[in-house]
Order: sequence, then C-alpha cells, then structure tokens
Amino acid sequence: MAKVLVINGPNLNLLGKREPEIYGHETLADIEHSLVAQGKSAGHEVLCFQSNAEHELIDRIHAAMDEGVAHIIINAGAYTHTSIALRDALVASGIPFTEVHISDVHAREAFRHHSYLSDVASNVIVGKGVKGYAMALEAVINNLTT
Ligand code: CA2
Repeated sequence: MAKVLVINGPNLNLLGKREPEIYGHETLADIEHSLVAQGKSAGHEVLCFQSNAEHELIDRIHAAMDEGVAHIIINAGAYTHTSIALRDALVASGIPFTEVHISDVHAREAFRHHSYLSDVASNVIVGKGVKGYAMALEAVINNLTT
C-alpha cells in the first residue's frame, strides 16, 4: 500500500460553489471522497489537504517527507504562476508529483501560461475539468503497480 497526497491550493475550497462554468459543479469534498475511494479500491491510501496559505502548503509538503508519501498530486491554484517557494519545497522533498489544473490555463489569460512547477513535475494534466484529478491518480496507481 502506498500513500498518495492530494494538495489543493488557494480558492479551490470554493469548487462547486462559484464559477461552475469554469470549474464545474463538484465540491472539493466530493472530489476528495472519490479520490480516497479510487485509491482504496487499488489498495492505496489517499490523503487530502487544501489551504489558501502558501506557507501551509509548503509545511504540508515538508511533512509528507516524514510520512513516506510516494507521490503528490497538486493543484497549486494561482501559486502555480507565482511561487518559487512552492517549487523549491516540491523539489526539496524529492517526492515525484503530478501538476493538475481543472481549466485549460493555456487558453486563458497570459499570466496563467507560465507554471513554476511544470518543468519539475513528473506529469501535468491540464484542462480536463475535475476529472483531471482522477486521471492523475489513475496514472499514479498504474505506475505504482508496474
Ligand atoms: O484551472 C485550475 O485548476 C487553476 O489552478 C485554478 C486556479 C487558477 O488561479 C489557475 O490559474 C488555474 C484558481 C482556483 C480558483 O478556484 C475556484 C474554484 C471555484 C470557484 C472559484 C474559484
């Protein structure tokens, strides 16, 4: 059994409550429950964490190092486009990670086109809606099993 940590960054606690035309109708709790179930059915443990605070996201990544987390799936929200500190934490952890974005960031404003995470991510899933989280976890599970 492996541990997979799913991290969501700022404003993603609003999923399903605002801007459904961009982010869909599912709440973060819905998404987290189904990821936990998806992991469990493959024999793995999925841990979930959301914060609006950059330092809490960094602290959670640091804690993951001592917990034996095998993989991190992260939607860093707007910190994707701004945070060298988050990138440094992910790289320092040595834990491989998948970057997820619900919307197609490349079809949106220019300031969303650059990610501080993509070039150090092991996988990037963009613009698949909230299904992107399940796709990310499926790929992680397949890699853990092979
Ligand atoms: O598409 C994504 O998943 C984003 O990471 C979402 C971030 C945005 O800053 C990134 O450029 C792309 C914004 C998260 C805001 O989440 C909300 C969810 C529901 C309602 C309002 C905001």
